[in-house]
Amino acid sequence: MSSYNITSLNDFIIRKQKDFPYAKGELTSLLHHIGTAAKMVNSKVNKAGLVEILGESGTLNVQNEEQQKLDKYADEVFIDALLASGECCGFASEENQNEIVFTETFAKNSNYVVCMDPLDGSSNIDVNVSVGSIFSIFRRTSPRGSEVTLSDFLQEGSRQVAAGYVIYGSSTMLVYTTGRGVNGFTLDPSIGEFCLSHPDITSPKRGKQYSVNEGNYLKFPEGVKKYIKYCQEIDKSTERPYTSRYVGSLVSDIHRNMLRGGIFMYPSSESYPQGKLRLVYECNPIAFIVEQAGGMASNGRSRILDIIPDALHQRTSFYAGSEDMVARLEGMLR
Ligand code: P6P
Repeated sequence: MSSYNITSLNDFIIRKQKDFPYAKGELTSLLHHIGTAAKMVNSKVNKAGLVEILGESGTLNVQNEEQQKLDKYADEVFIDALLASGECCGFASEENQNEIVFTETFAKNSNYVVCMDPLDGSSNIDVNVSVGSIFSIFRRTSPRGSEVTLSDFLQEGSRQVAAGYVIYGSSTMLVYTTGRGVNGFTLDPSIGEFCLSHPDITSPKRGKQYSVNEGNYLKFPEGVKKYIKYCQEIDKSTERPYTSRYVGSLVSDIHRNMLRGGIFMYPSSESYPQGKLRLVYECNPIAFIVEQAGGMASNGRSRILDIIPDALHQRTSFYAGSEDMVARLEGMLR
């Protein structure tokens, strides 16, 4: 087999561009620049323990959470890359209270907005646990040539044109969808390229692992408690008890479950009456990817992608993963 049998992210994006009859390379450019920014963030995340970029930046983000220096760095890198792509007219992320308007003329004449959690789970960095970047891409609803408005970012998730995540783990992977399946690329540091490693990711209809922070068990809705007990019952015919696996980094838990089958749960509770995870830049992109891989993503009552956001940083309870497992949980919550 020739050594040159790799398909780089850029090769793949360009090859797939023909899937879009009217594509003029706009989405291609966006995804390419997101890939470049991900390599830059990866370089800093991998060295976090070595340079004085670790730890807290002394400022607070919109959630009044200690902003890790890497959060801010990642936010700035993605903003710069998206502006440089020439195809993005605005940006919203966990790190900024309001949407960021790109006022350059070339940006105002572009068609796409991007919502991101630039570095999810960053509090894990100090203890060397995987972290991730999550992105969601919409076509703007405001007229080209004008400045973006908040409504461009508050579209229901089913209107996303692309979504993806980067997982900075034992290897660095970029996983994305444009609505035609899910494909995963692993960064080969020796050539600095994301190479196609997981074509057409399909999630098993059921799995044998469940992911939830069981420390909050007593605060969970009754249906979730019932489902967790179901997972723990001994029943060889349904391969139970299931295994509990919880990293506490959304992208890691979702990625593992998507490949092997499983369910991720972050219920609402007294601590988080609306749930902890953010709809616009965490749950919507993950839901798009999970569904495209054949799974399900719900707030316990309805499809995540059908929710019409009314605020940029609104939270939601979040259940995502293998279809049969999420459906069973929904039944117990009803
Ligand atoms: P808990 C990380 O802080 C994060 O936002 C997600 O990545 C993760 O799934 C969740 O919070 C973990 O929350 O309350 O279990 O520590």
